[in-house]
Amino acid sequence: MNSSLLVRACRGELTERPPVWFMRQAGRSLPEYRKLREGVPMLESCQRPDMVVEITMQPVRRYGVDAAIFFSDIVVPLKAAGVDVEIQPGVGPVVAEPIRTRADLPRLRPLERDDVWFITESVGALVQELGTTPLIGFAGAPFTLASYLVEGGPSRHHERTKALMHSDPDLWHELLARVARISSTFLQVQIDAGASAIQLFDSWAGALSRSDYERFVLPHSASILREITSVPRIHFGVGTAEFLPLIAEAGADVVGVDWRLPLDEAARRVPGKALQGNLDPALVLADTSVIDAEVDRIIAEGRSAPGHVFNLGHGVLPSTDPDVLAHVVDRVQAAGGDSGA
Ligand code: 1CP
Repeated sequence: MNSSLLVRACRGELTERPPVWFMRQAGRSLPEYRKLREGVPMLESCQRPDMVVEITMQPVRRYGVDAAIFFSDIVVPLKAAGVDVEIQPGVGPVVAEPIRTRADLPRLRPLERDDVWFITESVGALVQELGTTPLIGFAGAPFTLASYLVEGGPSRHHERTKALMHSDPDLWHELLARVARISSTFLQVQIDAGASAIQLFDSWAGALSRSDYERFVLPHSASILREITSVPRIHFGVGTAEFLPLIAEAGADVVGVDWRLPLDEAARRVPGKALQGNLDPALVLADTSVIDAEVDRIIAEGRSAPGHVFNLGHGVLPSTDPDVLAHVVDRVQAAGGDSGA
């Protein structure tokens, strides 16, 4: 598996073309996903290995992407560690009792491997089923997860979270250290069960100032990434162009870039790092000629980095036409004159 196109690009090796996969390729825009999920709550589906395997495989079959992303959610390990969290349709993760004071902290106990037996089972079955296609495991980064825990749900401004980090830095660092341990265990379980690479999602890190990121977040994300030595690590955030070198400093092999910064400029900001991205997820709704020009531009600019993993700049939007994603995959895979991994 070490010779897969994905792993080689993540390691910064010269590849004949970039590997391609999409964040949020499983679920959302796929009719076969919506059909399977009918009547099954989101977090329940994540705990059923048969459903996890099927949903993870759906985009692999449909698009022939060069990697599968494990179907789960960043809050699954929190729930497994006893947090009362559910994913409400059309809303996202909702935490019944947010963590806002020191007295709330003990409710966030460590994650034990046995808590996530269904992850071990699902990843093991998937690795068998996937054959030569690599599986990407993932976890939420401490800041993004802490935002859900402190706010109690999705948040536009992350105001309680930012207030907490500044008002009680000690509590904040203890909270992030606990969350980091949970995500770390969650990743280790996936790696031990056969994941070929991992991605740390810090989707909302771009809401922070550079100095807040450096002081309040970077050490905790770095503590997770440091412990992973056996598989390539991808570190992703949205709106992080202003402090991309700090994202790189956290220690991943691959830095995720949203659509705001061209990859040649990103490569100058984080020399020596492989890059992942950066097609604007909204642009797959544009005309084919627009999409083709964007795909070609991104592939060309990605050559400035030691390695490039083609992806969207953030997750697949629910309104995306799956046939258009299939076209994007074909175009990227044709770029190297072959379609094999
Ligand atoms: O009923 C449904 O279909 C719920 C929609 C859904 C899905 C399909 C949610 C709720 N989570 C997921 C799966 C999921 N979540 C995956 C699966 C694999 C894949 O990528 O195909 C992954 C990797 C995630 C990770 C995730 N969950 C992130 C980080 C990635 C990103 O897009 O930024 C975040 C922020 C979440 C929280 C979350 N879970 C679900 C929603 C709608 C949200 C975001 C809510 C918000 O805006 O705060």
